Amino acid sequence: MTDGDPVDEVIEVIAQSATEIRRGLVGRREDADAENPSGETQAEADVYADELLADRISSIDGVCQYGSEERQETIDCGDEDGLSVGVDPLDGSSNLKSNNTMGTVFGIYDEPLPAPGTALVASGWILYGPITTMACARDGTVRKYELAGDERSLVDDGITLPDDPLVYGFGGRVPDWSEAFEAFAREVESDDSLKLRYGGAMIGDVNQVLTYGGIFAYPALEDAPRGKLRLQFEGNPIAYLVEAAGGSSSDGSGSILEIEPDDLHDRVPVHVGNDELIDRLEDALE
Ligand code: AHM
Ligand code: MG
Repeated sequence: MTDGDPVDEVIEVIAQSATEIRRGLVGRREDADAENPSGETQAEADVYADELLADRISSIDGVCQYGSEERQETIDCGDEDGLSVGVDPLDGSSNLKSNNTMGTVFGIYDEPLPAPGTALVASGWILYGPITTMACARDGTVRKYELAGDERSLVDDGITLPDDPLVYGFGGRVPDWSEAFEAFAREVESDDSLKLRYGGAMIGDVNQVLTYGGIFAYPALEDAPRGKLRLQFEGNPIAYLVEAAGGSSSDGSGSILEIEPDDLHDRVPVHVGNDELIDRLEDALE
């Protein structure tokens, strides 16, 4: 039950759509003949997930804008005082080919997009793993659900990052990292309490950090100083959730949530995880 609260309704609609998105992956693993606004080739499943979510979310009373990594412009769909919803419909879709983990990411903002992360009122992600789960942050509380058909079952309430971090995963090619980031990565690798976990889908990798503690990064690269991931659809939603779980986020110098966006498809260097590791990262990049 959502009691007419549009934030709850958006979360419920995304939860219900997730099992359909998952079913829709079958037969949609090939590339579509199109690129997204970031210049990446879209898979058929990227387009399918975006259209399904656009249709559902833009019909919710109280939502005025739908924006997505997969479309150039936002859809305006209600009176301008409503919520704006930004999504990455299928995160990690390059994993379609090898049939590995993917996700759906969402941020619910109370300002028009592009908006800073301080305008988020809730965020979360779906993880298409061996089972489908949803992690969701609202009012400073992080909850995890299992999804099956139309059923959403709460399995964990008040989630916080474990105190003793266990995993790390860093994206991008090592030769493209800055010297400062590489030095930090080498230090992390040499810590025998930490082990590498990298699956090529941000949501899979960040969900491991939420579960075991640690750090995920897709840093600035030599030829891409703002990294790869998108602020509205990836950086802000995961930063909001990780911070709500007692961790930290950083673009290299401060919280991702404090960044003022210029464009809907702005990119951002992403580092999220336990405070202590993000502090060390910021010291290393200073
Ligand atoms: P996508 O949303 O188009 O799938 O791109 C984002 C993904 C992240 O999930 C992941 O961390 C990163 O791209 C992996 O990039 P790469 O293939 O360059 O390692
Ligand atoms: Mg993505």
